[in-house]
Amino acid sequence: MKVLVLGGDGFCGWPCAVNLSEGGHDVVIVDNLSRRKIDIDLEVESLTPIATIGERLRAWEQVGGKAMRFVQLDIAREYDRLLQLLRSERPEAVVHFAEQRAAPYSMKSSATKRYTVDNNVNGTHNLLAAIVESGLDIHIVHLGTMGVYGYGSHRGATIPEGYLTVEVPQADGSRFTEKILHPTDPGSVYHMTKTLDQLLFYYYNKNDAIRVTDLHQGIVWGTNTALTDRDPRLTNRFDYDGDYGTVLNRFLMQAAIGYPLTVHGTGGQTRAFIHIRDSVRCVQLALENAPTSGEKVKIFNQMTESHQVGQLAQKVAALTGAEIRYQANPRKEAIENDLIVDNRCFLELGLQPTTLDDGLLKEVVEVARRWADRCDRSRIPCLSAWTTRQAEALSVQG
Ligand code: NAD
Ligand code: USQ
Repeated sequence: MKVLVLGGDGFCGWPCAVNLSEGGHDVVIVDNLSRRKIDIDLEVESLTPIATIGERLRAWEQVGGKAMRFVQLDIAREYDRLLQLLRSERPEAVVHFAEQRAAPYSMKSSATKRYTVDNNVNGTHNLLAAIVESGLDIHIVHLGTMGVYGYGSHRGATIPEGYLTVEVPQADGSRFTEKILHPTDPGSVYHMTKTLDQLLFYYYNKNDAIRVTDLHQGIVWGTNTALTDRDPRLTNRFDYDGDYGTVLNRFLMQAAIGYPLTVHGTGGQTRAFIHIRDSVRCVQLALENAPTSGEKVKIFNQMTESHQVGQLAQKVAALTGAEIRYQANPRKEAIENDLIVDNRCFLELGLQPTTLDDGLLKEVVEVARRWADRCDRSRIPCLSAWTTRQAEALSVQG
């Protein structure tokens, strides 16, 4: 199948593009390389050295024996070129990774809040409008987030895959049931953009019958897949800094370089996780199981396990001997939350979850040890505060 991978130069997108190409799909990567530019602006680099997109593609052609093409295009700002690309390529599917994805970055300043909203919401809307204008029947597979459901207390309720069945009491005492989109409760400007994406998909699916699969993905950990491991030029990125690094990869990297594990608050926050290898496989499964014409938006919870942040730190400490340091939380978030998630859709499609106990934690530590000299320790602390209150707590801590 012809597939456009929007954001295919990024952490989740690159291994996904390679995997689809290996599977025989005709892959075109579309990316504006903004993530590489943000690294330059933040004066930090991926812990793993990553090749340029041109080198990556040449390496994949040599090692994988298949060619992928690359189009440098900003989907949020170059609507006409995006429409033209759809018309000329006529893809059967578009995988949409192309968003600003870091919550701390989105909360740094008014400028980064506005950039995140402009980029993410316009990008998704441009894609939907361009598909309608092209008249083509294109399946969108979008990378959303578990964070749309929010991390307050769900009072022990299991989070369903996108839709919640509710009972509505009537004035006469009778009740009816309805299936609605699960209410949203975003915890950052970034997460809020994903809740807006969800509404855009709902509308365009209802109005124009656009076929969409929205993947509510948990925190991705790990770095390489078997395919990106095949050549150093295919190596995936590894974000460790306070803005882009995510919690488990940060803990593993911190343990590797002898930096105390940075637990925010009490560590009672529970989050959903998925290994990069499973993330790649899920996207493939979603493409192979597209919604039929007229079907409502398919929503899958793309996660394999939930963990409390503090318990993860303890697990990493037990594995590596690392010290744990509890810190003032830069985020305005619940001190503790429950998280029980229904993820049957992917399990029923055959996903065999990779778990923390599969020995892959050590693999990440080894990758981080190998590139430890590339780490700038001054970029590890999370300094992006959600409100002035959290900023004050951070400054008191020093
Ligand atoms: P990333 O920043 O590494 O990759 C995103 C890619 O999209 C980058 O290469 C960037 O240059 C590109 N991009 C951004 N805006 C663009 C635009 N306007 N036009 C064209 N290209 C653009 O992020 P990632 O970790 O690979 O995440 C990919 C997607 O998966 C995001 O939508 C993110 O919200 C979602 N997701 C990621 C995680 C995670 O833990 N990394 C978890 C859940 C969901
Ligand atoms: N945390 C720490 N210490 C750290 C870093 C984070 O305790 O050093 C805590 C945070 O306070 C938070 C939790 O760990 O409670 C998760 O933070 P994170 O940075 O790992 O993840 P998050 O900001 O939620 O964002 C990441 C991705 C985002 C994706 C989301 C999925 O960057 O693109 O949407 O995970 S989810 O968390 O399921 O919403």
